[in-house]
Amino acid sequence: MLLQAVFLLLLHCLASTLGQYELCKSLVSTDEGSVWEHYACQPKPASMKDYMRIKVDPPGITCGNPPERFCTLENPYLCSDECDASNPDLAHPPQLMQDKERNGLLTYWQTVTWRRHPEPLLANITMFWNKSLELTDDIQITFEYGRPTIMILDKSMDHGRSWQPYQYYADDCIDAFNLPPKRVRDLSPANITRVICTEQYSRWVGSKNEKNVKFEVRARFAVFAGPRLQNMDSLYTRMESMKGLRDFFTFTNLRLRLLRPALGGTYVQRDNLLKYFYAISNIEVPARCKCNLHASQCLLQDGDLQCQCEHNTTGQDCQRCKKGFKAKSWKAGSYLPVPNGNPNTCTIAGSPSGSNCECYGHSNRCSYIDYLNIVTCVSCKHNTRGQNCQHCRLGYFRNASAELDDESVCIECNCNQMGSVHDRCNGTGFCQCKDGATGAKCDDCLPGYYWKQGCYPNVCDEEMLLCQNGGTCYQSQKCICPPEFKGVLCQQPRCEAGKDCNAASSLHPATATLLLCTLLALLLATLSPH
Ligand SMILES: *[C@@H]1O[C@H](CO)[C@@H](O)[C@H](O)[C@H]1NC(C)=O
Ligand SMILES: *[C@@H]1O[C@H](CO)[C@@H](O)[C@H](O)[C@H]1NC(C)=O
Ligand SMILES: *[C@@H]1O[C@H](CO)[C@@H](O)[C@H](O)[C@H]1NC(C)=O
Ligand SMILES: *[C@@H]1O[C@H](CO)[C@@H](O)[C@H](O)[C@H]1NC(C)=O
Ligand SMILES: *[C@@H]1O[C@H](CO)[C@@H](O)[C@H](O)[C@H]1NC(C)=O
Ligand SMILES: *[C@@H]1O[C@H](CO)[C@@H](O)[C@H](O)[C@H]1NC(C)=O
Ligand SMILES: [Ca+2]
Repeated sequence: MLLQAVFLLLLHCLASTLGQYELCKSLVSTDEGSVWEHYACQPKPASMKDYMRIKVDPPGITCGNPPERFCTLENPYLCSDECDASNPDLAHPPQLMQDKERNGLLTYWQTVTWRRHPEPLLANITMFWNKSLELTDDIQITFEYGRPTIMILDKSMDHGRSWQPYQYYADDCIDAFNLPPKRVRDLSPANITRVICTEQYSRWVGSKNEKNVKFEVRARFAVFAGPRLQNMDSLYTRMESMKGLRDFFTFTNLRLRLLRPALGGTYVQRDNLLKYFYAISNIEVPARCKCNLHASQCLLQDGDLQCQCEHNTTGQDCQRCKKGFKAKSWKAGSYLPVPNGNPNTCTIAGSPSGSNCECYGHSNRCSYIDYLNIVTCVSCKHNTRGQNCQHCRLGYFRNASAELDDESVCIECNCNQMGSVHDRCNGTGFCQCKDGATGAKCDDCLPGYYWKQGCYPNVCDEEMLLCQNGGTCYQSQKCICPPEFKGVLCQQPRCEAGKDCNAASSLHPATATLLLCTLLALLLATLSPH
């Protein structure tokens, strides 16, 4: 009885160390012989630091060029340690954050010291994989000589195009970020994906006592799966049902923004700045490739991680159906129902409905039109139209770099409303322009025209239609004439010969001066005694 219980327990342990969702398919025997059964599947967790590429900013932040001396917070008056980039034994380049340390030899990246205080000592460490990954355990960063007093961990899910904060770290969260200090264990299931500031990893406890800064993944999983992660089914159920939960653990890039180094539990001592710097010996990133539950293997190919897609899917993350397997639109596999999930396999086009109507994945419904005797796709999506959804709707054109079954096969014409005759375009996206307009979208004017909610012929310009008599051309729209001229090109004097004009107002200053001088001369001539 007891033995049996122990055995069952052992089986259970085996199953949980093997992990769920490790098989994409298996051969099962039925009455009609052996058939393949397909399951939702995912690759095993791996140490992603082995595949990580690192960039450190600003460029001169790594110590040793030129060589410099430093000391430690615990030994502040023994500044005899040296960092020298040209000496392999004394160099501290970025790759020492991800190396395999042999024979217990500690290797670490180190920055210059805070010699330019009070200017802040800032450094960014960007880590990228060119692959979507999902965290499976805590990120752990090991700092030699003390953990930073202020730091931010950022993540990107789109290969570095956009970034978001992942967690804030400070010895005083209110002071540094105006955020209340939290711990992951303060979080409830409803706010588990909240971005928090924590003081847990930034306070001074001695640089040897506590070197690690973590981004807690295990503690977050534990909220659903229990403290020893014994109930993973519950976690996987939440992964499927709770909005944003899977995305929270997903990333393609990470960035550490180091904002203030360890201070040794006191204020900055300006007379010894050689003891302030950052030094990281290891960055651990336990994660698995995100394959949308369509692959159990993820291999390095041409330098990048790549899911080995099953279920007739393809793409770096198995995020598409293979060509010819788009009878219905692509779906990620599902963790539910436990234990084996649902593979949401891509199926060969045409097979489910029985008829042979290819809709290139833009529709999953066909209908027979009696009087034409044809089968046609119904409600083509993605701006397609036609019997097989093989054309683009009016106002859209064919994306030359996309397959017919691609969701982005039709691109909006985007014709400029003012410059074009209508909102349709030709096969390469060119719109039909009104007179004077040009450009693929008709949002430009031909030479000799100016843009003002459409193209209009120039009134004036620098070549053919010059403003005359000192007039200046305003945006090709009108001549701004000097006061004594008028007309479209200022070609007409205001005072035409023979007309009576107000002389004073139109008198040129130079002419006025000349007149005044002549009068004075005359006066002098009459007054002078002969
Ligand atoms: C670090 O990255 C942030 C965000 O892109 C940027 O604003 C900052 O200037 C960078 N700092 C350094 C030292 O390069
Ligand atoms: C990223 O990976 C994809 C797919 O493996 C590859 O086509 C692309 O060239 C890679 N990009 C970089 C910058 O390495
Ligand atoms: C999360 O929710 C719990 C209980 O609902 C609350 O006590 C806690 O303060 C919340 N945490 C954050 C960071 O909002
Ligand atoms: C993928 O397509 C091939 C060829 O039609 C088929 O033999 C195989 O069973 C399909 N795989 C899945 C998981 O449906
Ligand atoms: C055209 O198709 C390619 C391949 O799917 C896609 O990457 C690109 O974004 C599409 N272009 C537009 C403008 O939608
Ligand atoms: C679309 O119009 C542009 C400009 O008139 C022309 O160069 C291009 O060849 C046309 N494309 C097609 C497919 O007709
Ligand atoms: Ca190391």
